[in-house]
Amino acid sequence: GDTFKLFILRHGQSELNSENIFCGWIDAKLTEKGKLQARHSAKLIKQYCDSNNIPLPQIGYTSRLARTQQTMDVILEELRLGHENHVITINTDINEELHKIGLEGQLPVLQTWRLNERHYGSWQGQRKPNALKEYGKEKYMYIRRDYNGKPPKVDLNLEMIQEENDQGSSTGYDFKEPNRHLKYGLEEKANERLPESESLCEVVTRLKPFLNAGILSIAKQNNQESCVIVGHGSSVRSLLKILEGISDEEIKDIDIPNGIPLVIELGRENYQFVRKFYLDPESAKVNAQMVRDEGFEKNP
Ligand code: DG2
Repeated sequence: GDTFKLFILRHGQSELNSENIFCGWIDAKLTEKGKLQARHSAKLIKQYCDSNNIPLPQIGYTSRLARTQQTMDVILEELRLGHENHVITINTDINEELHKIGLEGQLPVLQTWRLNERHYGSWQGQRKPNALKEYGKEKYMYIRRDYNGKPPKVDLNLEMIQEENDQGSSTGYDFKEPNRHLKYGLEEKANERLPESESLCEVVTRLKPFLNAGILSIAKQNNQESCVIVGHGSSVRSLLKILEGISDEEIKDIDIPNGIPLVIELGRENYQFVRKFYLDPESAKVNAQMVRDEGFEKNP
């Protein structure tokens, strides 16, 4: 085709989404509903590729958080692009990892903290209706959606962590000493400064280098037709903002539904924005409005 296509989606519903709790960098798992949403999104991608006679995506990207990785696992299973041994964690140097890509019939998946959700600071682990009550509607929406809105810094000695039984299933979440030095040790060794709270603007800043030197440069070098990216509310909004050139003002009004692929087409010549659309626009609209209303009365 004459465009490069990015299939971009937010992960399926997470255990904390379903509890109406701010999640950020807390490593919540998918709910059963979230897994169904992931499966549905894979079907939509397959249908679209089949009916437009284009190959399935050639590469996948996720964040370092389990909810995007679980969503990608379901997608690969549904598309029959099994990924065992093809998951590569990108810590610092993308080029160093690139030689591992290009395995026939498999879809390599690159995981990066740069696609993580916005760090939600001290709001992480708090119920949305409580934050609304404490801050009031205006401040609550400013912090959630203004381009420069930012929650207070988190106490790094106390983060919400999922508890598991011996079988590895979730038994709930509790505030404990964070494990992030275990999880992000490599990034820290490479002198990446990991956040204690972020605005959307800061997410854009940390994501841009990966979009350009990673996703788009890999697409060009390998003459790819398409890729699939599973991100979060804020990382998907950041991708949209950069790729489509949405203004700081307009990005405030955009909300991202769980598990509905958005297609962004870029021209093959210069990789400039051509158009975007949801694969299931009706559900995307309804679901996005529900995301916006989280914390408010009808959505307690
Ligand atoms: C949600 C976004 O992110 O919350 O961090 O709780 O995409 O990881 O589920 P995600 C969170 P809002 O900004 O929409 O309130």
